[in-house]
Amino acid sequence: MKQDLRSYIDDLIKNDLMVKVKREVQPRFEICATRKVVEKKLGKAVLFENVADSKFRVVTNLIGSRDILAMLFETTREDAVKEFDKRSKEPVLPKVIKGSSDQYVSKTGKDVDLFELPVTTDCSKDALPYITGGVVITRDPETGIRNVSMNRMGRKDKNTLKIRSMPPQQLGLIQEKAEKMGENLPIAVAIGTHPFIALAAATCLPFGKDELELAGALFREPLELIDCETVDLQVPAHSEVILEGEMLANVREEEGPYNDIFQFYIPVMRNHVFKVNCIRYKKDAIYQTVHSSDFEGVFLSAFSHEAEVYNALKNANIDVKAVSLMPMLLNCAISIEKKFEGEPKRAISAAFGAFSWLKLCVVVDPDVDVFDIGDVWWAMATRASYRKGLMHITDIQGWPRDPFDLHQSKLGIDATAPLNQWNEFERKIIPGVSEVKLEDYLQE
Ligand SMILES: Cc1cc2nc3c(=O)[nH]c(=O)nc-3n(C[C@H](O)[C@H](O)[C@H](O)COP(=O)(O)O)c2cc1C
Ligand SMILES: [Mn+2]
Repeated sequence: MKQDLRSYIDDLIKNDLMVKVKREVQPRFEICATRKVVEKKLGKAVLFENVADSKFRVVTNLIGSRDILAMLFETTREDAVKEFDKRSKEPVLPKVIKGSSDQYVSKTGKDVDLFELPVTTDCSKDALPYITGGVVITRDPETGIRNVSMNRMGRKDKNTLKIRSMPPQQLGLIQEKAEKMGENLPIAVAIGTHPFIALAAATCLPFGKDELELAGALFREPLELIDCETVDLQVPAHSEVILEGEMLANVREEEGPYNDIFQFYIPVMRNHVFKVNCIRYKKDAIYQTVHSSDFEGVFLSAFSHEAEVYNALKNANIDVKAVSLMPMLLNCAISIEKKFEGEPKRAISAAFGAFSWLKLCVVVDPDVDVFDIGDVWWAMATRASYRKGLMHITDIQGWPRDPFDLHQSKLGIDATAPLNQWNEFERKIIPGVSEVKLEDYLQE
């Protein structure tokens, strides 16, 4: 399978899952605003071909909808999580290949200029333009084991980024080790990669597991890497832009505010500083950006947890059809083929056990589309009993960053119809809806 961003973009175009924007757009707000409307109205990826003050194109929404995921995993929207789960059980070691050096423009030292990149500013109070579509690669200085994560990076000046990486996030743990040894931590950032790489980077693996083996698992073949030029690290071959440098020991600077995954502004915090000593990019590079709180940004974090929930239900011998943690990560909708009354509550318990951050879990019948919140809402209104079907758990572990004690409780809702009453609860069907092609009907 092709491992580069460009082949993936070709696939998106072939499957009518990408739009191109040819008019000039501003990286400050306009790219994000346009991206949002494309996501909402079309559910497609976007390639901005003409970005003000930049020679690079910008791509975003690379995994901006369930239809795109179905294409990526060559399956249905419902089964993408099963495919992720199946593939991720067989890690594949990456392999280093010889990259052709003429593929990249390379600049080091004083020539590094991060203002060459069309880094976007997304929200009104964001303190800086933020790099968000990069995977951060480093090695544990004690064990030499690689770690890969996604981290926001605010552009401060030509060669300085403010980077957020606090323990227990593993980049933070590794940086702490380097700092105790009195050393800066070498890191590399790959921007503009195939989405399997970002999906692997955003997955929380146990400390000491290399996320690039998960990327290989998703590709079902070794991920190809190339050597960095100035640090002893490797990055995915075919990356569009590569940054190399160091996280400085014993240096912290105020960073933020920045729009976060829950659509709030993360307050100003003292965070790390990343000095960029080398930048490499393809001559006609495609710069990737991810907006934190829309489908792509949330989904990158949600997908592996959907797989955990799916697994927990399967292990409990529940006939699970589909799972969604979107659009909020803390909420979950699950469709099951119910075998007995009380099984939906078992499903809710299993889901809460699998992923502690979950706060609300709704179980529906298979004729309800868990990817359509309107449909889930319909089941909650028409099939749920709030006398029999509720599970309210108080004082239980939830989302950890919770100063107002909002997230340490959970609600489960059984919104499945009573068994053996299908005549009463069968949904009406309009034959032919899925076959209607509007363009056949709306011609003059
Ligand atoms: C777009 C995006 C941006 C992220 N930014 C940050 C960040 O700035 N700081 C952070 O701690 N985690 C961030 N995350 C979450 C981490 O990437 C994620 O928890 C990852 O699993 C951490 O890797 P680790 O398990 O090796 O620590 C981000 C995730 C995404 C998808
Ligand atoms: Mn890790």
